[in-house]
Parts: sequence; structure tokens; C-alpha cells
Amino acid sequence: MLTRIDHIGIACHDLDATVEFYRRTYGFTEVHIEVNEEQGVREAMLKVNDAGDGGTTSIQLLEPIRDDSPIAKFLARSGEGVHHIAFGTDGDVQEEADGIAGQGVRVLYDSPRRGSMGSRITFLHPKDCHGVLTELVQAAEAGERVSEG
Ligand code: MC0
Repeated sequence: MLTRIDHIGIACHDLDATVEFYRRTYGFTEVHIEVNEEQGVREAMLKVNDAGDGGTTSIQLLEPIRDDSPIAKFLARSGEGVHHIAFGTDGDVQEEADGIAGQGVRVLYDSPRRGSMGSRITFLHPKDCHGVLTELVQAAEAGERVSEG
């Protein structure tokens, strides 16, 4: 089951300046920053709240580190703004994806890839989701979670 909004992904040009905006304006204090080479991004997760399923809900800020990053392409076309939403599951993300694929929605990865803080992630094609790029997330087990950056 999908049990939480895991995060909302926002594309930005300057990660540090955008993190500072979110800290100053909204008072978020728990910030984790990491680079995901495979996805071509430097990202910040700003925790908004704990979710009832043991996971968390965050704002994710995404800055491209390469011109061929999906985020670079998005910024060039649309400018800064909401890039995707991510639903979290307390179960197996591949099982969630298989169930959704069975309804005719394109799943972008054959098997889950590495997401923020050691999570397992996959994406659903925005054209099959009413224009919304949608991510599915299985958080890392507590002991495997990457520590705060
Ligand atoms: C593209 N489209 C979008 C969109 N990106 N629609 C809504 N939201 C978005 N973010 C639309 C375009 O406007 C276009 O529509 C059509 O989809 C094809 O776009 P394209 O860019 O020409 O095509 P692709 O295939 O090059 O790229 C789109 C696709 C790609 C979604 C498949 O961006 C992708 O594989 N994304 C998944 C990975 C990702 O986004 N990684 C970055 C976040 P028209 O009408 O013009 O045809 S990494 C992350 O988030 C990780 C680290 C984490 O959470 O832990």
C-alpha cells in the first residue's frame, strides 16, 4: 500500500540558495544533502513531518549536476518549480510498481534504483499519470539509512 506522501520534488538552479530560502521562510531545520550521480542531481531533503507509517514527508530540492540530467532538461523547458510527487510505501516498491503497471501505467525502471538516503525508487511516466511525474519510494530500513549530510 502507498501510505504517505514521501516527498515533493522541486527543480531549482541553485540548491544552496533554495535551501536557505526554505530554512528562512518556513523554518525547516532537518536538512539532508547528497549527490545522486546516477540521477545527475545534487539534492536536499527538508523534513516536514514524520508520517504514521514510520517514514517521513519532505520537500526535495533538486539541482542538476550535468546537462543530460532530467532536472536540467526540465529547467530548460519549464524553469524552476514542482518536478514530481513521490508516494511512499511501507511494503516492497517493486510489488507496488508491478501492481500499477498491471493497470497500463508505464513504469520507467525495470527494477528499483537508488534514491535519497538509501531508498529504493522507481518512476511512473507523467503522460500516464495525468501530467504528473510520479515516484514510488521504499525507505531504507532504519539501520541502513544514510546519515544526515
Ligand atoms: C517531462 N514531462 C513531464 C515531466 N518531465 N511532465 C510532467 N512533469 C515532469 N517532470 C513531459 C514533457 O513535457 C513531454 O511532454 C513528455 O513528458 C516527454 O518529456 P521529455 O523530457 O521530452 O522526455 P524524456 O523521456 O527525455 O524525459 C521524461 C522522463 C524523464 C519523465 C521519462 O525525465 C525521466 O526518466 N524521469 C525519471 C527520473 C528523474 O526525473 N530523475 C530526477 C529526479 P510533451 O507533451 O512535450 O510530449 S531524481 C530523484 O528524485 C531521486 C534522487 C530521489 O527522489 O531520491
